[in-house]
Formats: sequence, structure tokens, C-alpha cells
Amino acid sequence: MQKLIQELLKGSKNAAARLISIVENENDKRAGIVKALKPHTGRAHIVGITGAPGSGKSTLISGLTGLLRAKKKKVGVIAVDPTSPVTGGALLGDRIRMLDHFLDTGVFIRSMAVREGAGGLSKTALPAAAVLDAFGTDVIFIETAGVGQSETAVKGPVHTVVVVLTPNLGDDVQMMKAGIMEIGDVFVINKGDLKNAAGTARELEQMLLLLPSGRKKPSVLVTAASEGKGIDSLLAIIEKVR
Ligand SMILES: Nc1nc2c(ncn2[C@@H]2O[C@H](COP(=O)(O)OP(=O)(O)O)[C@@H](O)[C@H]2O)c(=O)[nH]1
Ligand SMILES: [Mg+2]
Repeated sequence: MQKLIQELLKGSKNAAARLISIVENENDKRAGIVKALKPHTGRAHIVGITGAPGSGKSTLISGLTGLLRAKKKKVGVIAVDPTSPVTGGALLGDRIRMLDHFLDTGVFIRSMAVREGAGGLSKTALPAAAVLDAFGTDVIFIETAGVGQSETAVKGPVHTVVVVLTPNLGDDVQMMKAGIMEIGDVFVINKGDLKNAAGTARELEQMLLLLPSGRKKPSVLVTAASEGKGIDSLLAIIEKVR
């Protein structure tokens, strides 16, 4: 194990992949690895991207990754997929969208299944993020589709939470109820090319006014990820929020 960590610190992508598999699958080894990595972590900016399936999280991450690579930043992506890894439909979709980045040595992409139980996300995605942090990654995106408590529980170690919504909040109201409003630092109305994006942004701003007054006011912006619109503004806000 020590050898694997040495290799990771020297920049071995293979060691990173193996360590992530271990923290993902071997409960008894996870805590030890996280502890051993601790002195080498704390540098990366960990960004949670959460929102309903199909809202455009992966497309946004792909766009953000492109901009970060242009700035020579190392990027990590951990996609926590709600679908079964066996059927893996969404997984494949994510992979295809991220294809541009797959061969790039400065980008590390990993999909993992959701684990049930207390701590959900924090059990596997956050230790995986620690591995990527020690690996020297500058920005780590954790993509989660969901409304569950595990999403709200994740806030702690994640520096910035981006909530992705789409015009007409119908499907997203459940997320609001599940406490997503309270944890978001940045709210994105994606699919800004569709009708009513600006109206939805205003509606959301009204809802955010209801948050406790002591809290820093979250940013709201409209993007059209599939057209590459608003991604640069989103990145600027993410960088500023940290
Ligand atoms: N019209 C429109 N479609 C988009 C936009 N961004 C993403 N999509 C599409 O929405 C679908 C879901 O996107 P994806 O990134 O996989 O969503 P995820 O499930 O949240 O990761 C895909 O077909 C995308 O091409 C956008 O800004 N406008
Ligand atoms: Mg996705």
C-alpha cells in the first residue's frame, strides 16, 4: 500500500486508479489510505455538481474541464451514478460526452456506483477525491444526481456546491424540499436555450431570498452547456466562491 501511495505522489495515474478502486471497494482499507494521504491533501478545489438526472451536469463538467485544461489545470471528475453499473446507460452517456478528455493525461475521470447507507457519498466519493487531491489535481468535480440526504451531507469537505436546475422548476422542487437550497453556493439554470430560463432564474432568486439572512447569498446564473454558453462565467464564479 505504501508503495502505491509513493507512486501516486510521483504522479502515476495507474496508482491513482488502483487506490480509488481500493477506497471504493475495500471497507477495511479505506480509513488507512485516507489517513496516509492526509498530509498530501488540501490543495485541490473540490466542487460538487448536483442536480436531477438530465439537467446537464456532465455537459457542464465537460465544458468546465475544457476551460481548465486551457489554463493547464489538472482536473479530476468523479461521477457518482445513480443507475446500476450493469445497465449503465447514463454512465455510457457521460463517457461519450467526456470522450474529448479521456485521452488527456491532465484529466482523470472515474465513475462509481452510489452506495446506500449513512454517509452515502462521503464513503466513497470523498476518499476518491482525497486520492486525486494527493495526485496533484487542481480541481475535482464530484457529479451527483440526487435529492437524498447523502447529497446534503456531503457539503462538509466539498468547497463549492453547484446546483444545476433547468427552466421550469417542476422536477427540481423535490430537490428544494430535500434541502438542496441550503447547501448550494451557485445555482445554474442550464438549458438556457429553452423557453423561460430567465423567468426561472428570477423565480429561483425569489426562493433564495427565503434563506436565513446570515447566510452568504448564492449566485444564480443561466447557462446553455450544450452550446458552450455561460461556462466561462460559471467557472469564474466557482473560482471566486472558493
Ligand atoms: N437544450 C439543451 N440541452 C442540453 C443542454 N445541456 C445539456 N443538454 C442535453 O441534456 C441531456 C442530458 O445532459 P447530461 O449532461 O448528460 O445531464 P446529466 O444527467 O445531468 O449529467 C443531453 O442530451 C445533453 O445534450 C443545454 O444547455 N440545452
Ligand atoms: Mg451525468
